[in-house]
Amino acid sequence: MHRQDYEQGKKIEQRQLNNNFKPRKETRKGRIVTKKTLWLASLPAPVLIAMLLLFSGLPRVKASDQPAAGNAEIKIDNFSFGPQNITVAVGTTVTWVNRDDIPHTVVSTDGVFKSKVRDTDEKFSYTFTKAGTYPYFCSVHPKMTGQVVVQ
Ligand SMILES: [Cu+2]
Repeated sequence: MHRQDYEQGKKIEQRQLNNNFKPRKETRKGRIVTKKTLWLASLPAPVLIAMLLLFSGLPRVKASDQPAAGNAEIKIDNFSFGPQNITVAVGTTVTWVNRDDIPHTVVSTDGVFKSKVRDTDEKFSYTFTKAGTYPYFCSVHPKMTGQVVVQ
C-alpha cells in the first residue's frame, strides 16, 4: 500500500467521522445520562421530586425547531425579490431594499401591506405579527412575485 493511499484513506475516514457527527453526539449524551442516573439514585426522594418538578417546567423547544423572531432582509434586484420565498418567525420585521436601478413596489396580494414606489436604495418594512402565508408582488411589474411564510 502506498503511503499516499494510506493518507487518502485516513482523510476519507475522518470525513466519514465528521459526517456522523449526530450519532456521535447521541452516544456522548447517552454516557452522560448513565452517569446522571447513578448520581441521582443516591439522592433522597424529596430532592428527586423537587428536581423533577424543576426540570419539567423547562422549555423543550430547541432553538433549531423554530426560526427566531428578528429582522430579515429581501433584496430587490434585476426585477426579482431575493430570496423569493422566505420563512420567518412571528414578530419578525421584514425589510425590502430596492437595489435595482428602477423603481419597484412591494404589495401584499391579500391587501395586508402595501409600499409606496421605492426608488433605488429605498426601503420598505413590515412586521409580521400573525402566522400565515403572505404572497406579494410588485404593482409596477406584476410578474415580480415573492412569498413570506410566517410560523
Ligand atoms: Cu417592480
